[in-house]
Amino acid sequence: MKIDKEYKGLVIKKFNEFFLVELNQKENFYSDNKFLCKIRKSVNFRNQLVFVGDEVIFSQIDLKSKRATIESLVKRNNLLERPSVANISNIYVICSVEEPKLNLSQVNRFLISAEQLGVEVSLVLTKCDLITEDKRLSLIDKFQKWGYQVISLNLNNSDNFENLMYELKKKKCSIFMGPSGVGKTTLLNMIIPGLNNTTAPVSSKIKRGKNTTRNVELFSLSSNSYIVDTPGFNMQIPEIDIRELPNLYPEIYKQVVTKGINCKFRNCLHVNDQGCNLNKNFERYIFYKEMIESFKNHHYLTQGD
Ligand SMILES: Nc1nc2c(ncn2[C@@H]2O[C@H](COP(=O)(O)OP(=O)(O)O)[C@@H](O)[C@H]2O)c(=O)[nH]1
Ligand SMILES: [Mg+2]
Ligand SMILES: [Zn+2]
Repeated sequence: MKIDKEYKGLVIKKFNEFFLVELNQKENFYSDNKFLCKIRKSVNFRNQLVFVGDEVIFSQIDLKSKRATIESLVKRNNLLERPSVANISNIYVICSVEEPKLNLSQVNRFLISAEQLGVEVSLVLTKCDLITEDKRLSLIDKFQKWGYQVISLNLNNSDNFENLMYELKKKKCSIFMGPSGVGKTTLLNMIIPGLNNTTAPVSSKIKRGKNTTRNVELFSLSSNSYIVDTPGFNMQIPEIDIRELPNLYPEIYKQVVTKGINCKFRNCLHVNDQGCNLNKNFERYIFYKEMIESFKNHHYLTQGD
Protein backbone atom coordinates (compact mmCIF):
# COMPACT_ATOMS: atom_id res chain seq x y z
CA MET A 1 0.00 0.00 0.00
CA LYS A 2 1.40 3.36 -0.98
CA ILE A 3 0.55 6.58 0.78
CA ASP A 4 -0.43 9.07 -1.81
CA LYS A 5 0.73 12.24 -0.11
CA GLU A 6 3.80 14.46 -0.29
CA TYR A 7 6.21 14.80 2.64
CA LYS A 8 9.35 16.77 3.28
CA GLY A 9 12.51 14.86 4.17
CA LEU A 10 16.25 15.10 4.50
CA VAL A 11 18.75 13.13 2.41
CA ILE A 12 21.03 11.50 4.97
CA LYS A 13 22.89 9.11 2.68
CA LYS A 14 23.40 8.62 -1.02
CA PHE A 15 24.47 5.49 -2.90
CA ASN A 16 24.45 5.36 -6.67
CA GLU A 17 20.90 6.16 -7.72
CA PHE A 18 19.48 5.63 -4.22
CA PHE A 19 18.91 8.17 -1.49
CA LEU A 20 18.15 7.44 2.13
CA VAL A 21 15.61 10.07 3.11
CA GLU A 22 14.56 10.79 6.68
CA LEU A 23 11.06 12.05 7.11
CA ASN A 24 10.78 15.51 8.59
CA GLN A 25 10.62 14.85 12.32
CA LYS A 26 7.48 16.85 12.83
CA GLU A 27 5.63 14.25 10.78
CA ASN A 28 6.16 11.40 13.17
CA PHE A 29 3.57 9.08 11.71
CA TYR A 30 5.69 5.99 11.50
CA SER A 31 8.26 4.60 13.90
CA ASP A 32 10.95 3.99 11.31
CA ASN A 33 11.05 7.22 9.40
CA LYS A 34 13.76 6.45 6.85
CA PHE A 35 12.92 5.60 3.28
CA LEU A 36 15.00 4.39 0.39
CA CYS A 37 14.17 6.67 -2.50
CA LYS A 38 14.81 7.04 -6.16
CA ILE A 39 14.17 10.20 -8.06
CA ARG A 40 11.04 10.16 -10.18
CA LYS A 41 12.14 9.53 -13.72
CA SER A 42 10.10 12.26 -15.26
CA VAL A 43 11.58 14.90 -12.99
CA ASN A 44 13.86 17.32 -14.73
CA PHE A 45 16.75 17.21 -12.30
CA ARG A 46 19.36 14.51 -12.32
CA ASN A 47 20.55 12.16 -9.54
CA GLN A 48 23.86 13.92 -9.39
CA LEU A 49 22.17 17.12 -8.42
CA VAL A 50 20.77 15.87 -5.13
CA PHE A 51 23.24 15.60 -2.26
CA VAL A 52 23.40 14.46 1.33
CA GLY A 53 22.02 17.34 3.37
CA ASP A 54 19.45 18.31 0.77
CA GLU A 55 15.82 18.63 1.71
CA VAL A 56 13.48 16.94 -0.72
CA ILE A 57 9.80 16.49 -1.28
CA PHE A 58 8.96 12.81 -1.57
CA SER A 59 5.83 10.75 -2.07
CA GLN A 60 4.57 7.27 -2.91
CA ILE A 61 5.65 6.01 0.49
CA ASP A 62 5.44 2.25 0.75
CA LEU A 63 5.45 1.36 4.45
CA LYS A 64 6.19 -2.29 3.82
CA SER A 65 9.25 -2.02 1.61
CA LYS A 66 10.12 1.40 3.03
CA ARG A 67 10.55 2.79 -0.43
CA ALA A 68 9.44 6.15 -1.74
CA THR A 69 9.99 8.51 -4.65
CA ILE A 70 11.69 11.89 -4.64
CA GLU A 71 9.55 14.44 -6.41
CA SER A 72 11.51 17.65 -6.04
CA LEU A 73 14.38 19.41 -4.35
CA VAL A 74 13.87 22.17 -1.78
CA LYS A 75 16.05 25.22 -2.40
CA ARG A 76 19.37 24.72 -0.64
CA ASN A 77 21.31 27.30 1.39
CA ASN A 78 24.78 26.17 0.41
CA LEU A 79 26.76 23.32 -1.05
CA LEU A 80 30.13 22.17 0.15
CA GLU A 81 32.29 20.41 -2.42
CA ARG A 82 34.47 17.39 -1.75
CA PRO A 83 32.70 15.96 0.12
CA SER A 84 29.47 17.16 -1.42
CA VAL A 85 27.16 18.10 1.42
CA ALA A 86 24.31 20.57 1.24
CA ASN A 87 22.94 22.91 3.88
CA ILE A 88 25.81 22.93 6.34
CA SER A 89 25.15 25.34 9.22
CA ASN A 90 28.43 25.07 11.14
CA ILE A 91 31.99 24.23 10.30
CA TYR A 92 34.33 23.18 13.09
CA VAL A 93 37.95 23.49 12.06
CA ILE A 94 39.82 20.87 14.07
CA CYS A 95 43.53 21.30 14.79
CA SER A 96 45.76 19.58 17.32
CA VAL A 97 48.08 21.60 19.53
CA GLU A 98 50.74 18.85 19.26
CA GLU A 99 51.22 15.65 17.26
CA PRO A 100 51.00 17.06 14.66
CA LYS A 101 52.25 20.43 15.86
CA LEU A 102 50.06 23.46 15.44
CA ASN A 103 50.91 25.25 12.21
CA LEU A 104 49.45 28.76 12.21
CA SER A 105 49.61 29.20 8.48
CA GLN A 106 47.73 25.92 8.04
CA VAL A 107 45.12 26.89 10.66
CA ASN A 108 44.69 30.12 8.75
CA ARG A 109 44.16 28.30 5.44
CA PHE A 110 41.57 25.98 6.95
CA LEU A 111 39.69 28.91 8.48
CA ILE A 112 39.73 30.86 5.22
CA SER A 113 38.53 27.84 3.33
CA ALA A 114 35.73 27.30 5.87
CA GLU A 115 34.69 30.96 5.78
CA GLN A 116 33.97 30.69 2.08
CA LEU A 117 30.82 28.72 2.72
CA GLY A 118 29.42 31.71 4.58
CA VAL A 119 28.37 29.78 7.69
CA GLU A 120 29.35 29.92 11.36
CA VAL A 121 32.96 28.78 11.82
CA SER A 122 34.52 27.64 15.12
CA LEU A 123 37.92 26.32 16.03
CA VAL A 124 38.52 23.15 18.04
CA LEU A 125 41.95 22.56 19.54
CA THR A 126 42.58 18.89 20.27
CA LYS A 127 45.22 17.04 22.28
CA CYS A 128 45.43 19.74 24.95
CA ASP A 129 46.67 17.03 27.32
CA LEU A 130 50.01 17.46 25.53
CA ILE A 131 50.51 21.12 26.52
CA THR A 132 50.59 23.13 29.74
CA GLU A 133 47.57 25.00 31.02
CA ASP A 134 49.34 28.32 30.38
CA LYS A 135 50.01 27.37 26.79
CA ARG A 136 46.39 26.28 26.34
CA LEU A 137 45.07 29.58 27.69
CA SER A 138 47.41 31.59 25.49
CA LEU A 139 46.29 29.67 22.39
CA ILE A 140 42.63 30.25 23.24
CA ASP A 141 43.39 33.94 23.62
CA LYS A 142 45.25 34.04 20.30
CA PHE A 143 42.46 32.45 18.28
CA GLN A 144 39.77 34.47 19.99
CA LYS A 145 41.66 37.51 18.75
CA TRP A 146 41.51 35.99 15.27
CA GLY A 147 37.76 36.27 15.73
CA TYR A 148 36.80 32.70 16.58
CA GLN A 149 35.09 30.76 19.27
CA VAL A 150 37.68 28.26 20.54
CA ILE A 151 36.86 24.89 22.08
CA SER A 152 39.84 23.12 23.62
CA LEU A 153 39.70 19.38 24.12
CA ASN A 154 41.63 16.92 26.19
CA LEU A 155 40.85 13.22 25.97
CA ASN A 156 41.54 12.84 29.69
CA ASN A 157 39.00 15.44 30.70
CA SER A 158 35.51 15.34 29.29
CA ASP A 159 34.22 18.73 30.53
CA ASN A 160 34.82 20.64 27.32
CA PHE A 161 33.70 17.66 25.29
CA GLU A 162 30.34 17.80 27.07
CA ASN A 163 30.07 21.49 26.22
CA LEU A 164 30.85 20.78 22.57
CA MET A 165 28.24 18.02 22.53
CA TYR A 166 25.66 20.38 24.04
CA GLU A 167 26.46 22.96 21.38
CA LEU A 168 26.38 20.50 18.46
CA LYS A 169 22.89 19.37 19.48
CA LYS A 170 21.66 22.92 18.99
CA LYS A 171 23.18 23.31 15.52
CA LYS A 172 21.36 22.17 12.43
CA CYS A 173 24.15 20.47 10.51
CA SER A 174 27.78 20.52 11.60
CA ILE A 175 30.88 19.24 9.87
CA PHE A 176 34.45 18.80 11.07
CA MET A 177 37.35 19.70 8.88
CA GLY A 178 41.05 19.78 9.55
CA PRO A 179 44.36 18.17 8.74
CA SER A 180 45.03 14.48 9.05
CA GLY A 181 45.92 13.04 12.45
CA VAL A 182 44.39 15.77 14.62
CA GLY A 183 41.69 13.51 16.08
CA LYS A 184 38.62 14.10 13.91
CA THR A 185 37.67 10.43 13.75
CA THR A 186 38.32 10.02 17.48
CA LEU A 187 35.90 12.88 18.13
CA LEU A 188 33.23 11.56 15.77
CA ASN A 189 33.43 8.18 17.46
CA MET A 190 32.80 9.88 20.81
CA ILE A 191 29.93 11.90 19.39
CA ILE A 192 28.20 9.09 17.52
CA PRO A 193 28.11 5.97 19.71
CA GLY A 194 28.53 2.79 17.72
CA LEU A 195 30.16 4.49 14.79
CA ASN A 196 33.59 2.96 15.35
CA ASN A 197 35.50 4.41 12.48
CA THR A 198 39.16 3.52 12.50
CA THR A 199 41.58 5.97 13.99
CA ALA A 200 45.29 5.79 13.42
CA PRO A 201 48.42 7.26 14.94
CA VAL A 202 49.97 9.86 12.70
CA SER A 203 52.88 7.72 11.51
CA SER A 204 50.93 4.63 10.44
CA LYS A 205 48.35 6.85 8.76
CA ILE A 206 50.75 7.92 6.07
CA LYS A 207 51.43 4.30 5.12
CA ARG A 208 47.78 3.37 5.15
CA GLY A 209 46.69 6.13 2.85
CA LYS A 210 43.32 7.80 2.96
CA ASN A 211 40.16 5.90 3.57
CA THR A 212 37.81 7.16 0.91
CA THR A 213 35.56 4.17 0.36
CA ARG A 214 32.96 5.10 2.91
CA ASN A 215 30.10 7.33 1.85
CA VAL A 216 29.26 10.63 3.42
CA GLU A 217 26.45 10.29 5.91
CA LEU A 218 24.43 12.48 8.27
CA PHE A 219 23.90 11.36 11.85
CA SER A 220 21.13 12.68 13.99
CA LEU A 221 22.26 14.20 17.31
CA SER A 222 18.88 15.40 18.48
CA SER A 223 15.71 16.43 16.75
CA ASN A 224 16.67 18.68 13.87
CA SER A 225 20.40 18.41 14.55
CA TYR A 226 22.91 16.46 12.51
CA ILE A 227 26.60 15.92 12.15
CA VAL A 228 28.33 14.89 8.94
CA ASP A 229 30.45 11.78 9.04
CA THR A 230 32.94 12.04 6.24
CA PRO A 231 35.94 9.90 5.38
CA GLY A 232 37.93 13.11 5.38
CA PHE A 233 38.62 15.54 2.64
CA ASN A 234 41.38 17.54 1.12
CA MET A 235 41.30 21.15 1.91
CA GLN A 236 42.50 23.47 -0.70
CA ILE A 237 41.81 27.09 -1.27
CA PRO A 238 39.51 26.94 -4.25
CA GLU A 239 39.14 29.78 -6.66
CA ILE A 240 38.39 32.84 -4.60
CA ASP A 241 37.77 36.22 -6.09
CA ILE A 242 40.43 38.51 -4.63
CA ARG A 243 37.69 40.98 -3.70
CA GLU A 244 36.12 38.32 -1.48
CA LEU A 245 39.24 37.86 0.62
CA PRO A 246 38.55 40.72 3.09
CA ASN A 247 35.17 39.09 3.80
CA LEU A 248 36.86 35.89 4.94
CA TYR A 249 38.76 37.48 7.83
CA PRO A 250 36.64 38.37 10.88
CA GLU A 251 39.32 40.87 11.95
CA ILE A 252 38.55 42.75 8.73
CA TYR A 253 34.86 42.25 8.15
CA LYS A 254 34.02 43.04 11.76
CA GLN A 255 35.79 46.38 11.41
CA VAL A 256 33.72 47.10 8.35
CA VAL A 257 30.40 45.87 9.71
CA THR A 258 30.49 46.82 13.38
CA LYS A 259 32.88 49.75 13.43
CA GLY A 260 31.75 51.07 10.08
CA ILE A 261 35.27 51.83 8.86
CA ASN A 262 35.25 53.50 5.54
CA CYS A 263 38.15 53.33 3.14
CA LYS A 264 38.43 55.82 0.30
CA PHE A 265 37.69 53.19 -2.32
CA ARG A 266 34.82 50.78 -2.06
CA ASN A 267 36.98 47.94 -3.41
CA CYS A 268 39.87 48.66 -1.05
CA LEU A 269 41.99 45.55 -0.55
CA HIS A 270 43.52 47.09 2.58
CA VAL A 271 47.11 46.57 1.51
CA ASN A 272 48.86 49.56 -0.01
CA ASP A 273 45.66 51.18 -1.09
CA GLN A 274 45.37 54.93 -0.96
CA GLY A 275 42.97 56.16 1.71
CA CYS A 276 42.76 52.82 3.52
CA ASN A 277 41.34 53.14 7.03
CA LEU A 278 41.64 49.56 8.19
CA ASN A 279 43.36 49.02 11.52
CA LYS A 280 46.03 46.55 10.45
CA ASN A 281 47.23 45.83 13.94
CA PHE A 282 46.15 42.19 14.13
CA GLU A 283 48.18 38.99 14.04
CA ARG A 284 46.83 37.53 10.83
CA TYR A 285 47.33 40.68 8.79
CA ILE A 286 50.62 39.25 7.55
CA PHE A 287 48.83 36.12 6.24
CA TYR A 288 46.18 38.28 4.65
CA LYS A 289 48.71 40.50 2.95
CA GLU A 290 50.67 37.51 1.67
CA MET A 291 47.51 36.03 0.24
CA ILE A 292 46.56 39.25 -1.51
CA GLU A 293 50.04 39.55 -2.93
CA SER A 294 50.14 35.98 -4.19
CA PHE A 295 46.77 36.55 -5.82
CA LYS A 296 48.06 39.64 -7.54
CA ASN A 297 50.99 37.67 -8.87
CA HIS A 298 49.13 34.60 -10.01
CA HIS A 299 45.71 35.81 -11.00
CA TYR A 300 45.04 38.60 -13.36
CA LEU A 301 41.85 39.80 -11.86
CA THR A 302 40.43 43.16 -12.59
CA GLN A 303 39.59 45.13 -9.51
CA GLY A 304 36.24 46.73 -9.22
CA ASP A 305 33.79 47.48 -11.96
N1 LIG B 1 47.18 12.69 23.23
C1 LIG B 1 46.04 12.72 22.54
N2 LIG B 1 45.90 11.97 21.43
C2 LIG B 1 44.74 12.02 20.75
C3 LIG B 1 43.66 12.85 21.16
N3 LIG B 1 42.65 12.71 20.26
C4 LIG B 1 43.09 11.82 19.34
N4 LIG B 1 44.35 11.39 19.61
C5 LIG B 1 45.15 10.43 18.83
O1 LIG B 1 45.53 11.01 17.58
C6 LIG B 1 45.65 10.00 16.58
C7 LIG B 1 44.92 10.40 15.32
O2 LIG B 1 43.54 10.44 15.58
P1 LIG B 1 42.41 10.32 14.44
O3 LIG B 1 41.11 10.43 15.13
O4 LIG B 1 42.64 9.12 13.60
O5 LIG B 1 42.71 11.64 13.58
P2 LIG B 1 42.06 12.11 12.19
O6 LIG B 1 43.06 11.82 11.13
O7 LIG B 1 41.88 13.60 12.34
O8 LIG B 1 40.76 11.40 12.01
C8 LIG B 1 45.12 8.72 17.22
O9 LIG B 1 46.22 7.91 17.60
C9 LIG B 1 44.35 9.20 18.43
O10 LIG B 1 44.34 8.27 19.47
C10 LIG B 1 43.84 13.66 22.37
O11 LIG B 1 42.97 14.41 22.82
N5 LIG B 1 45.04 13.54 23.00
MG1 LIG C 1 40.15 10.22 10.39
ZN1 LIG D 1 41.14 49.65 3.24
